[in-house]
Amino acid sequence: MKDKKRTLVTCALPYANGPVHIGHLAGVYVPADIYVRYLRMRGEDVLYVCGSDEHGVPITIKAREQGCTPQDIVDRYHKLIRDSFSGLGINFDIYGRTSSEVHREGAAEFFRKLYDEGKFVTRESEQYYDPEAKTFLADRYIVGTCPKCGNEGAYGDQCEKCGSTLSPEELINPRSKLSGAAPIKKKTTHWYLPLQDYEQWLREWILDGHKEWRTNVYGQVKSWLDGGLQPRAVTRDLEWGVPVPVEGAEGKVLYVWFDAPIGYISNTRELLPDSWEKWWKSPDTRLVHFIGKDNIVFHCIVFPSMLKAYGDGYILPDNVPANEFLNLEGDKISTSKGWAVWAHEFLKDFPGKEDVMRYALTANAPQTADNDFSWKDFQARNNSELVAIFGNFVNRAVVLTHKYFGGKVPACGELLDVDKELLAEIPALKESMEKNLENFRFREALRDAMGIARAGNKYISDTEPWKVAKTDLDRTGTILNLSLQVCADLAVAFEPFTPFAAERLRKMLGVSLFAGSDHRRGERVTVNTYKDGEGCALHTGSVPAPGALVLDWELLGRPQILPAGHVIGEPELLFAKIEDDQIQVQLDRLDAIRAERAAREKAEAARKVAPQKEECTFEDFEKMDIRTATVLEAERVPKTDKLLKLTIDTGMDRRVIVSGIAEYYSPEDMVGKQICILANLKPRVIRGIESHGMILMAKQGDGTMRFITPQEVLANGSQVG
Ligand code: B3M
Ligand code: ZN
Repeated sequence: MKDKKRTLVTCALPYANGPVHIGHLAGVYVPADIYVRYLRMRGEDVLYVCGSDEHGVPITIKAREQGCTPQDIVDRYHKLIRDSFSGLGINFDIYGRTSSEVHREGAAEFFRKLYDEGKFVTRESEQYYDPEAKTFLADRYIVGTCPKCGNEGAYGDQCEKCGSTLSPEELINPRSKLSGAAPIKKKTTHWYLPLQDYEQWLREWILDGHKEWRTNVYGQVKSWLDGGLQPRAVTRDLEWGVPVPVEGAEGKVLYVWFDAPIGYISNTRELLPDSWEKWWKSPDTRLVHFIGKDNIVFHCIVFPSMLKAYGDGYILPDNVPANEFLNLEGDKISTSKGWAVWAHEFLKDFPGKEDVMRYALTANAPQTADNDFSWKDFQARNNSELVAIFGNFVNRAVVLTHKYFGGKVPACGELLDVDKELLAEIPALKESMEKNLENFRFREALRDAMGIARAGNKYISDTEPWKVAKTDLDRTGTILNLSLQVCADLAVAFEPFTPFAAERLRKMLGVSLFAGSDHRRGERVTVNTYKDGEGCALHTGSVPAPGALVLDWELLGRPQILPAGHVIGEPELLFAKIEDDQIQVQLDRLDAIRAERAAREKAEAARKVAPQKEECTFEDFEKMDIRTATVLEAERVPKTDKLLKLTIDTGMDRRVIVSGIAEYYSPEDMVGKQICILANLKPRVIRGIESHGMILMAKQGDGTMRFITPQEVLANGSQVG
């Protein structure tokens, strides 16, 4: 950790066209926040940058759908997302936006320099154009059928059903999202970054130089490089975005994936206009990008190539710890299907449970493979881990200290084996935590932190200070002294994972925590769970009062962090139980979505039409004697699920037909109904019953069948033809 002077942590800039959900949180923002809080406790100089990604076609499409401007959309979601993060204790030094002046200028300047230096190539190509709306159709403005999976709603850049990356040309039966019209091809010129020129350099830098990167990241990079890189368009024919700052580029903007990563730089500039360069251009800075797996190529190949092309001392990422995806209750999270847990709704539904969500998402972090979030697991993590172990232990230690020692840390006497064992466990867990955190294994680090709580809880259960107090108050003092030391360890160890609880715990213990430096004032400060509505929650806080007990990472696991005689605060509940009914509300909501989806899918399937059969002649048809008939009696054929035995009046005779309709009709449904039958079908014996004819049924696309009945009751035996 000590090899570089400072660390710049960026989190993928969320698109400001919808709220963030638990998938985003688990994949990017919670792990980044854990990492940043940890580094800060260690006294590292950290800058933590994020912001909204406010360009791109989905934003303009949403604006059109809602009859407002793209700016209205991004204003709304920028605030919502920023407040969701802050509500969960994720406080960036700056949460900027790519519609800001600083960014527009910065991104345009970036393009301009590459343009002036001849780092782009231009290409004329034919692109889809909507003749009715009179506009080019970039990316998501084109929809059509996915060539890989047949999904009819695939976009021009991606199929959300099978996840394939597509180009508009690949879509079968393309349509304009704007007018529904079939698009025509029209010539247009765009600028491209010739990525193939950077291939060799990327190979050396990543494949040779960063074998320590996560295998999912390294593997994806390798397969892109092995597949051969192509020039990549960095401009689009659109109105919303950063205008291309060169002559002859009217109606063109920078491609969103060109301008968005520059947003990291712009946001840093906005926050630190005078000193931003030391964060971006100094070899003493370690740059870490937290992203989801769908962003790997942009952060490992495209953006680094852009920075390399620009030169001027820009640094490259030291690591890109991308996560896999989080599923919800066994199904892929999907914004369009409403299958998600939204951060802002969670905050409303579960006030005070921010830490629980952080904890559950970390415990199930999709680090090496996709993982699943379930509400039952969320409840269990809270009730049987946070409440029953961590909270229970702290509560016993603090309450008993008040009961027997008036709220002062008792003196530590001679240590027994059980005490020494406890004390030995903590430095080992701390060391493991460090290794895990520094290698982005947050799930494992959380397990270590919980290990400390488990050790404490076991210790206090085994030593039973409440019993010992009846006979030996000194020994009770020693037990509680050590228990309180473990509480102080927990107040440090859990700071990255459950910062709100860690702060409550520090209050209970009468201590504060060193939490890094204020970048503008250059002071060491202690408070770090601030909330700043404006999103520019600069890492600021109060300078500790003289004589205050300030914890930091180094103190974790050291003996006697809390000196005997130190006055602790009042006990407070660290975590509260989550009841079944609260969880049931969430499960019911998801069930309703599932049921609605199933009904919709069923209706869609029913509408599917089977292809027409081979031609037949009139003579073929004439052979069939179709008649009306009435069902007189109906009963199930014993020991079958599907068969009914029907006795019918055909006008010609009374006969029996065995029909496979029991799946769709009960015997009572059938009696008295007029139906149509194929009367001259050769009799067959079915389950020992001779069946004389066949009932005409209509079969829908989903396989369900209904019998055919004349519109009004006719004489039985009428000929159909
Ligand atoms: N806006 C894409 C995403 O949320 C995105 C990231 C930009 S990071 C520069 O998947
Ligand atoms: Zn597909």
